[in-house]
Amino acid sequence: MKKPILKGIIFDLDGVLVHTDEMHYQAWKQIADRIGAAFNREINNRLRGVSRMESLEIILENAKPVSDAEKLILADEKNAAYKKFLETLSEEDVDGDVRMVLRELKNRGIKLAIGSSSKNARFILEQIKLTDFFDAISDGNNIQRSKPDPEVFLKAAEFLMLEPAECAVVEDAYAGIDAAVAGGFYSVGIGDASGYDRADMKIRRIAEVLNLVNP
Ligand code: B16
Ligand code: MG
Repeated sequence: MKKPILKGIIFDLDGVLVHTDEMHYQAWKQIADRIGAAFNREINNRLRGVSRMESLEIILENAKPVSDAEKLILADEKNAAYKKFLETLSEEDVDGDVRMVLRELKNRGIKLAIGSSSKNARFILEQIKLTDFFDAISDGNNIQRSKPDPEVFLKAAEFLMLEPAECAVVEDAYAGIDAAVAGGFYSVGIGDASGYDRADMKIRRIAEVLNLVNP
């Protein structure tokens, strides 16, 4: 897609603004080890942007079958372990330049939203003290379908009262780029997704987001 004149930018959270992805990995690893499921960072990459229950299904591909009731218990256990890690998060865990970029975008009149699959997104934003930068938060609590479905970003645009074509989505997950493309957004890949062909723009550093809008 050709770069549009942007009025809003929707940021994914985990893997873009803060590296809770390592905490997800460590929490899932505890569960996987306990149930004897093979799990490594390559499999973990498939969990990026994917909901908690869908992540569990991916992990269970390498384990003995478990009942639906046990799946709920495993997902709760993982979330409890993950939340313990989240308790340790602070402002210092935010990626370099994030605050500068968000402040500068606001100065340039751009509306900002979060588009995250996580049900813990608001807690994370409070921990890292970024909540006040955002005009809207769309997360795992207000969607039925997770990425690669565009719902989380479509809701974010709706909350900002903007059209998808007026917004860019910044994502680290292949599933997130697929969701952005499906929703008609300008897609920006960073981190893992900086090597993904479907991203309209690929960046190495968050500061490059500023190239999307005029000073
Ligand atoms: P929770 P994002 C996603 O966050 C993570 O990338 C993904 O690994 C996780 O399973 C998902 O949130 C759900 O998280 O268990 O906290 O609800 O990248 O969309 O910000
Ligand atoms: Mg992410």
